Amino acid sequence: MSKTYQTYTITQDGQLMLKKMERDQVETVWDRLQAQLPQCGYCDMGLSCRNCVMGPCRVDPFGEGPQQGVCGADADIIVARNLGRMIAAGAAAHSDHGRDLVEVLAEVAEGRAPGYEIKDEDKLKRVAAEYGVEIEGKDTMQIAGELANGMQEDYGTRKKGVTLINRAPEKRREIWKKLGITPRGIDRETSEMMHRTHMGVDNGWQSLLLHGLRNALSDGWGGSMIATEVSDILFGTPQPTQTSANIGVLKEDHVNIVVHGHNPVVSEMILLACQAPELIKLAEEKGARGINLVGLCCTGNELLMRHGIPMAGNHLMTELVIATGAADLMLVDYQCIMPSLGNIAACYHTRMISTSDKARFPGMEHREFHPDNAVEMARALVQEAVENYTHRGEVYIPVEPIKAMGGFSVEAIVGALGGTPEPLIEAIKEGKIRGIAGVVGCNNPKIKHDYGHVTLTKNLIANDILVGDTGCAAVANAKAGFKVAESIQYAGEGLKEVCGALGIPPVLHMGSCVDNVRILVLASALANALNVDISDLPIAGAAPEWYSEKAVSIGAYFVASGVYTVLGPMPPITGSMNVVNLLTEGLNDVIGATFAVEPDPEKAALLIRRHIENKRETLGLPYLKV
Ligand code: SF4
Ligand code: MSK
Repeated sequence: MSKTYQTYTITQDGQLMLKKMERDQVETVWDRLQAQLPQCGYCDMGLSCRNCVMGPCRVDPFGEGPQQGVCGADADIIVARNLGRMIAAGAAAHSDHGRDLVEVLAEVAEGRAPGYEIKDEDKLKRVAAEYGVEIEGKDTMQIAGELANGMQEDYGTRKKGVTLINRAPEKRREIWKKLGITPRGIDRETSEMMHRTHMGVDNGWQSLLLHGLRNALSDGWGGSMIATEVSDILFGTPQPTQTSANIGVLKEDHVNIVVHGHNPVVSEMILLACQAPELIKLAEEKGARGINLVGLCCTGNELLMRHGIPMAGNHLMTELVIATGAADLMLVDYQCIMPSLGNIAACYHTRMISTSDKARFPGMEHREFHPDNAVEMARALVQEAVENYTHRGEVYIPVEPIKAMGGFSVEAIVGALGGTPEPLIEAIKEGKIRGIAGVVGCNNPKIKHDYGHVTLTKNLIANDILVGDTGCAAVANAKAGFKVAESIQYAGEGLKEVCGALGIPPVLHMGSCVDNVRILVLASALANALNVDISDLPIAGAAPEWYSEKAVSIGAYFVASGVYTVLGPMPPITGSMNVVNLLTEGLNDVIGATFAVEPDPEKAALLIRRHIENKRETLGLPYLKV
């Protein structure tokens, strides 16, 4: 029976590839979701616990069965503990990614990472100064070494606060201090969360949630921020660049190499190897016209931001890319890499190779990348991709790519504004731009693929709200055509005027998942310029299709930083109305921002517009009744 792919994805390439995969009899993430239905209602509500082996336990939401686990934990405790552990896992993932970059920075400083270099020396010095590194009279490598040291200290337990929280407005830092949620060490907060949620430790649902915010802040102003800053230092701070997106970026007559995952440490070296003349010559000898490097998910976003490397797709497109038969090699590092990929590749000719010492996958070969072997490893892998070109079977690339612009780091945005955020602030004050929204996060097969991102974004820009996007949301919006200068046609009159004058699209690609911190940095710059807190600004965040624990951490650090954040899928918290009420209402009094949950992106847009107009009114700016 033919499936209704229109209900799975709004994208043309997605629908056509799903049709092909059905013909090929290859299962996808959507099929596996169907096979799981109905999913466990207890888990869905956050009411099951397996934190110890007196359990597993569950609490009956209808009040008829048990109301406590074996240890006596009730619904509030179990829900808060589970949410806390989700935040810890997400914060750990981002922060460990950041740590890997710091280690490369340290090895570059010691001359033990051939192939890597300091690309943005100015940024190195600026960030080093924030860490208190004395710059005068020191050479670049010495500064890099001392900065890496300072950042490694941020991971530990010896500080009272992670360094980069100093970028937050003073009023925000005061709130954190008063609540006792200033993030101390990056690893410390995650470790403490695991401790608190062990049986018999923290059984206050409020104190657990507050520590959840601190744990998330250690990610946003710690691990993720370090990941972004060190990536800029090592690989260059992004500047506006032209690119393209969707499955059509694969080229039938080229060797196609797909990089998937998150860490640019691997993908940057692959990019260099793809440019090696002897490997291009080898590709030509094999009958190809060249080597075509494309990205998936966030490592793709990292390459797109810095080099304009085209983007084949986001999270839910990762299986579908293999079914084109055109991917000669897929290299993965970590995070968001479905364990199904190796099995799917076995149906086609794609070589699948994992590269991180901490991430293995069934059906993939494993070749470990380290800073000291990265150059040779990258060349060897690109050569293998070239050799695999001749093993192709049927190739199906059903669409043409869509043009897009990327590279909007905060530095690039301020650059486009003429070197100061002032024109943006003026446009907001005048009401030409009503406010700014960060549309971020993943895909989730429970939501029609890309529908949430695209519908929400379209609605926001039509109402003069400037959108900065990252991660899989950014790919969805690129494919929808929102990232070319001409896309101002979708914007309201005021936003159209401002973007038209600056030559920028109304939707700014700000990078990968860890690059959500660029939104925090931009918000801080605006708040400092207006001498207000982040929570006073007409800004909001949204994750219309999120799925991952990392997204929970991102949402929590947005809210803890004062950004009202609307989630599409409901987190597993509905088993405790206390937890739901605190996160969606009570936090406003404590931290000046809350979560909202709204799966319908049209309604989510309304919530965001209403919030932005309320903030405008409070700031004494012209506002609309929404
Ligand atoms: Fe059950 Fe308590 Fe153990 Fe959780 S910690 S599994 S609720 S006994
Ligand atoms: S890749 S965390 S699915 S945004 Fe960063 Fe996309 Fe979400 Fe992964």
